[in-house]
Amino acid sequence: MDPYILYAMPGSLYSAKARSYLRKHRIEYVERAPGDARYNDEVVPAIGRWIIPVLQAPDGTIVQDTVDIIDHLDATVAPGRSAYPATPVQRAVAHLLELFGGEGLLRPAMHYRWDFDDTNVPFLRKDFSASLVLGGDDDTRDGVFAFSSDRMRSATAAFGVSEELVPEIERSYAEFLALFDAHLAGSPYLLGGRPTIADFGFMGPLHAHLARDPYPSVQMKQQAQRVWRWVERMSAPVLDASEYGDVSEDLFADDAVPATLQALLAYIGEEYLEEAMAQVAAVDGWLAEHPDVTDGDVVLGKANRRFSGTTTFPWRGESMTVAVVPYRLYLIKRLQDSVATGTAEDQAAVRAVFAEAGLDPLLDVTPRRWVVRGDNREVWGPAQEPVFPG
Ligand SMILES: N[C@@H](CCC(=O)N[C@@H](CS)C(=O)NCC(=O)O)C(=O)O
Repeated sequence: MDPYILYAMPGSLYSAKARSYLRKHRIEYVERAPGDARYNDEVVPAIGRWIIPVLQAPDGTIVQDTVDIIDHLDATVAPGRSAYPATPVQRAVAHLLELFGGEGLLRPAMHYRWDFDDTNVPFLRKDFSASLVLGGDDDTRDGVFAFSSDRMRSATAAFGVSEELVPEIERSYAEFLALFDAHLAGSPYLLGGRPTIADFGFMGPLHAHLARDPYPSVQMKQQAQRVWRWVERMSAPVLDASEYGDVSEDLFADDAVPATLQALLAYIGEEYLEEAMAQVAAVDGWLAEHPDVTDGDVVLGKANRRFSGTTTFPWRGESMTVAVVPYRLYLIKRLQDSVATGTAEDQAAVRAVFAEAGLDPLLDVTPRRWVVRGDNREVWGPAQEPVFPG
């Protein structure tokens, strides 16, 4: 069988999520840079935009979006190795952590990449341009870096990074590192002995930016050695957990959420709930102003439009303004859909864990249309009655 092909970049956030899945599952794959001519010739026309990562399966199927890439691959692995926990509470927690990892940790990731130029830029200039232009002279590469880094740098503000909020963003990230490090004292992965979508979601920002860029990598090593080791482990094609002794690859027994993980959930409740709810409300508001939208329409009219305006919400005693990212509704819907497959008893168990962390509104919030996916794009789901708890 031909190997899978992953179009990706070493320094790209979401690439790390998909790559880690391939490595942990020992799936044979070849990585290609987006600067490879085949990316523009074959992939961009198929998916309608420039975005990475993209998986090309041996049968030629092209899959974009890390959620869909993991689902595509997960269908091929033994159930015991699935990235989705089989039990209701851990499965719901995994969805929540996937959301927080991929979307909530973007803020520190962007800050620590783009606000420390003296330390980071000499590395980033070479690292980015090497994947964007294969071959080429230094001037061409520097020009490509200048263009792509300007785009990314301006996105920093879209994720809430501003001069006034930087001290609090740094305190918040330090708290996160301490909590995750404390949790890793007891197990090699977030939910026990093997990685799940929770770990893959965390891997994007923690690998590509926070463990790999020069400035934050030192900080992570100094402040949270176990988190740094977890990043290393998430890149290994073996368990790579010798410091835990003979650990089994099972998830925590009895669908348990240990106290150190509950503490991390409480942090996410404080750090991220308001933001997530504000995002859903803002997308709902956008839909209210665009009643002409119909089922299956590409969100915001074009696949490469990512933001639908801005929203402001209370954050750690301050007020924060960020871009609205409709994609996040896709992840929240998946959490709710997953919970809905359980029995009444299962759902009550999930609700108890979420409520303890103040996260239960995420189980109920319903915009007038969800974001779903079709043909490798975000599209609008069917119209429904909106619900905004509280
Ligand atoms: N939801 C997507 C996000 C992918 C994404 O944002 N990729 C970034 C690189 S890490 C990108 O290609 N950005 C290009 C752009 O926004 O134009 C996924 O999970 O795959």
